[in-house]
Amino acid sequence: MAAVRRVEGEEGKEAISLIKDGKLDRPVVLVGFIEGWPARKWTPFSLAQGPLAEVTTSFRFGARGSQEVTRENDCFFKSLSFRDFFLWSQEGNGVSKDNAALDKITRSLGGRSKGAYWGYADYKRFHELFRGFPQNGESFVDWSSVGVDTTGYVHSNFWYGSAGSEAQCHYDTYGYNLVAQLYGEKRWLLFPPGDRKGLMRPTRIPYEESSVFSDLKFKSAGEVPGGMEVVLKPGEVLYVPHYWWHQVEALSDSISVNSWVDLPVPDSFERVKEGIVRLVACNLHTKRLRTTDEMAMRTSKKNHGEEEEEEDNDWINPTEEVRGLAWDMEALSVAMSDCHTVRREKSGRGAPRLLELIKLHQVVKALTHPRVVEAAARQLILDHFGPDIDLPEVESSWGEEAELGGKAARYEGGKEDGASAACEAAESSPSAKRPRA
Ligand SMILES: O=C(O)CCC(=O)C(=O)O
Ligand SMILES: [Fe+2]
Repeated sequence: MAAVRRVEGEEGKEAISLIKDGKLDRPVVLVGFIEGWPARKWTPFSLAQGPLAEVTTSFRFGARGSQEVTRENDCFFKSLSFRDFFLWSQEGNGVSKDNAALDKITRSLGGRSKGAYWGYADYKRFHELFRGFPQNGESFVDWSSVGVDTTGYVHSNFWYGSAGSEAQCHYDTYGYNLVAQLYGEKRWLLFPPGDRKGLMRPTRIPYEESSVFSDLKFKSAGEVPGGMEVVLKPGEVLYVPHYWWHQVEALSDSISVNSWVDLPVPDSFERVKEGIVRLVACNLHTKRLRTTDEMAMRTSKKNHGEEEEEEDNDWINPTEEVRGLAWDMEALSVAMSDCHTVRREKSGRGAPRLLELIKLHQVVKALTHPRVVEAAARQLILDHFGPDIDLPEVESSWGEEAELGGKAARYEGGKEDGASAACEAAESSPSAKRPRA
C-alpha cells in the first residue's frame, strides 16, 4: 500500500501546475499553501461561539466504530444549531457546566451521546451556512493559493464532525477535488478509478446526485491494488484526482473545506449519466408503481390496524429532493444539450445546440437497447444469486465497435440520418432558447 506524497515549496508549486494542466493522476498532499486563509484559524469552539453559533443545519448521527458500511439512510438526522452540536460534542470535556442543556440536546437525539455516536454536518454549501458574510463566506478561504482560477464563482463545501464521523466509500462524478483540512485529522483511503478487479462493488443506492457509492467498508488501502492512505493534518490540502474512490474517517473532531474543480468535457458527459440515473432512481419507485386499487387496499388495511408492509423505496438519500418526471426529463435535456455544446466548443465547431426536450421514448429506447439490457440482466442476476451462478460467456454479441462506433457505417457517403440533420438545422436557428440551467 502506498502513502500519499506530501509536497511543499517549489515541488508543491510544480504539483499545482500539473493539477491545473490535468496531468496529475495520483493523489498528493500540498503542504504550506493555506496558512494565509482566515479559515485556517477556525476551531469548533471559535465557529460555535462565533459565525455559526445561531446557524442551524441538519447533522447526521451514526454509531461509532461500526465494522459495517454506514449508509446515509442508516443515519439518524437532526437539525441543531452549531452551538448545541458543539456542546453535545464536548460532553465530559468540562466545557459546559450546564448539564440541563446537554441533557436536553441528548434527549432530542433519542439519547444518542457522543461516547457511542458521531455527529456530522457534512457537505454543507458555504453559501447556505454563511449567509450575511462577505461573499457568502467565500472570503474565509482562497482557493487561488492552490491554483484554482477564482475569477468566476468558486463553490466551497463545509464539513464539521465529531471524532469517528465518516463518509462511506464513494467517488464523486464531477471534477477533481481539493480538500483543505482546517482542524483535527482525517484518515483518507483512496482507490484508483474504475473496478478492474471487481473489488469495489459500485452502487447508486442510496441514490445521491453525483456520488457513486461502494457497498463495502474497507479496513485498509491495501485491500485494493493501487490503494493509498493518508492522515490529513491541519493546514494540508489533499488533491483527489477525478474518479478516485475515497473512504474518510475523522480521527478527532474535524473541520475541513473542499471545492470540486470542474472539468468541462468529462463533466458534461457525467451530467447526462447523472440525468439518466436520477430518472430511474427517483421515478422507478414503489410508490409510483402502485395502482389506485393497491393504494385503496393499503389505506383500508391501515385503517383496520393491519401492519404496513415494508416499503421498498428507501433508497433516496434524505438530502435529495424528488422533483418528478417532468423536471427530471428537462434536466436530462439540458445535460444533453450542454454535452453537445461543450464537445462542439472543444472541437472548434462552435454553435451551441438549441435546447430540444428529450422525449421519454428516447430514454426507453436507450435503456432497452439489447446491449444495455444484457448488462443490466447480468448485474441483476449476479447481485441476486451471487457470483457462482452460470451466465452466458462474458463476451457480448453487441460489440462496442458495431454499436457505439456505428457512426462510421451510418454516416457513410456523407448521408446523415434525419435526426442529426434536424439538429444541425436547429443549431442555426436564431430562436434557440434555453430553460433554466
Ligand atoms: O471528509 C469527508 O468525510 C468526505 C469528503 C468527501 O467525500 C469529498 O470531499 O469528496
Ligand atoms: Fe467525496
